Amino acid sequence: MNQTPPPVALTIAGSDSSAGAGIQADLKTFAALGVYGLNAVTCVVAEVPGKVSRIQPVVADMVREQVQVLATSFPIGAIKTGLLCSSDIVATVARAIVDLAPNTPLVVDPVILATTGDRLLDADAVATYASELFPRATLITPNLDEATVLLGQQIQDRQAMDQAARALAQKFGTAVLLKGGHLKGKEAVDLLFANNELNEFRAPFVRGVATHGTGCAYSAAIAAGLAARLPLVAAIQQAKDFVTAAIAHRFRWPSASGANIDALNHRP
Ligand code: PXL
Repeated sequence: MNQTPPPVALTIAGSDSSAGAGIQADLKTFAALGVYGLNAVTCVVAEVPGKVSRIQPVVADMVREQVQVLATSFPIGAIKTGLLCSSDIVATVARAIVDLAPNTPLVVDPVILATTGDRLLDADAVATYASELFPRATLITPNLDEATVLLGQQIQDRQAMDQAARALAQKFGTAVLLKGGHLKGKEAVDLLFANNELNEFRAPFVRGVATHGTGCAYSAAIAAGLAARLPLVAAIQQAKDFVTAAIAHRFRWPSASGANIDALNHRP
């Protein structure tokens, strides 16, 4: 009691039973960065690292109700969205945010594919993202695969990344953090295009890592920084450092199938 309350951030995302991605990754990230985390669950995913078994969406009206009770009770300093599952839920979340938290910084992680390559989002939901949610975002954080779907063109190298980051910002009217980790060079390079300026964030690329949920932790960490009132570039730098450490200090269990199970360490 009598402590200064911490900043508050809300994640609107799916539940990962193995807790490496989704809501669970987000809440662990918020806690590690000193932010009090709230959540609105959009879908329940039965999965373990390397295998998505089943996805069950939550009724859209129930997603709205979670956001509504939270937004009318807590001083939410930033929101992030993760897996939204269906077009209906994307539209509902966009409307809830516009109605209930119109000025709150919003980080949209456009989760389309799982690390395993499993499609996590309906095809028509991508159009709803573009028309309803991106225009309201402070920042969107696609990886190269998601950017390829959003732009309709391949992004093969660093020069193409520059052009893609600009093109995405222009097409969707928002700041873009294009995550280049999947280019698999010596470094994981991410590009921010915001306010007509390009900024680069670099970290050594770690090979042979089988973690999932890195993107979830990254966007949650950015939201945590924004909730603590860091400027955008500082929030992204803090988030990049956090995710790099979470990968470097990952946990590993041998599994019965012979494949190792890796998990991010959210308290590196
Ligand atoms: O990493 C993408 C992702 C996001 N959200 C949830 C997930 C996954 C990947 O499996 O389960 C809930």
